[in-house]
Amino acid sequence: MVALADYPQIAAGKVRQLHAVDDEHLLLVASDRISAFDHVLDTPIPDKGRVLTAMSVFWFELLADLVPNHLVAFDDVRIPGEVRGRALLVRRLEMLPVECVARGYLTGSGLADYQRTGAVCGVALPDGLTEASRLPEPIFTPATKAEIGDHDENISFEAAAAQLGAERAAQLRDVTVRVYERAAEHARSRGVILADTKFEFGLAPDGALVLGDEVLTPDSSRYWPADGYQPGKVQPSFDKQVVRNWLTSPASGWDRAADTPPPPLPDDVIATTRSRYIEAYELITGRPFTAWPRPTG
Ligand code: Q0Z
Repeated sequence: MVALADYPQIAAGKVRQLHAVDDEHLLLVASDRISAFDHVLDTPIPDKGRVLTAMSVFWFELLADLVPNHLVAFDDVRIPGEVRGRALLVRRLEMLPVECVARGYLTGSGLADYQRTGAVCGVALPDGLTEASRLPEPIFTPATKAEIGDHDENISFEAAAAQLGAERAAQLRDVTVRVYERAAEHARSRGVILADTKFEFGLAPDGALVLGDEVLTPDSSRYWPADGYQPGKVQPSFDKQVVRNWLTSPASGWDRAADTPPPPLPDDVIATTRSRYIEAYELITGRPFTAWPRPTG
């Protein structure tokens, strides 16, 4: 039997970890932790790691004809029982140092840049756009990877090209937008708006461009219910809205502006949020969420 402790941890994000399996393979482990308002909460959301992992697997399969991906196995003897279902065995890549963001709608840092400059990452946009506006066409808005706890910084296409070379940057832009279009079209057919998403790409030993990391999960993407979509307003998050509403309500007693950690979530907020993740998974994939495979211990 393998144990997670057999695999040295080589990186940790806010809510996931990366372990080395061998020279060619890594284990990408999703925890049940959730972040909100730039804090990682102490309260786990049961099954969140499994739901996000299964969602990545679904998207890798749907997108495989557009771009190869790093997924090797989801259910494999090399995956320790304690993380089975919430871990992916992946090919080790040479990761490219640019976050590849595609946006079909204007919100977050994209909206902030637009309101300051009329453009996002140097892409000029028409006048009159507002919070959550649909863009005339999806755009590539690269960003540089930040340290944990910091925010990625939007950069121009030219700045990405200076880091990667013009040809590679153009390839990333084209693949990122094509993959977003395919995913957004699928999500929309299921009643969900994929507002934006972030991809990470790497190079295989043979030089092939490979889609890596987690893909199109609620942690790497903004999903909005299509029902009730209303540009001009901040859209509710498909997955995290109940958590945000409770944390900012008087019931939580938490002051977001003060630099204190958020309080533990009450049981009903945990249960509703778990259901939202499962609902999102089942809606988008059309597959029932079974908690299989479960850790065997
Ligand atoms: C992914 C990350 C973290 C989870 C490196 N196939 C790959 N080959 C080489 N490196 C990576 C991958 Cl996916 C890789 N990340 C991001 C960091 C936990 C994912 F701490 N970093």
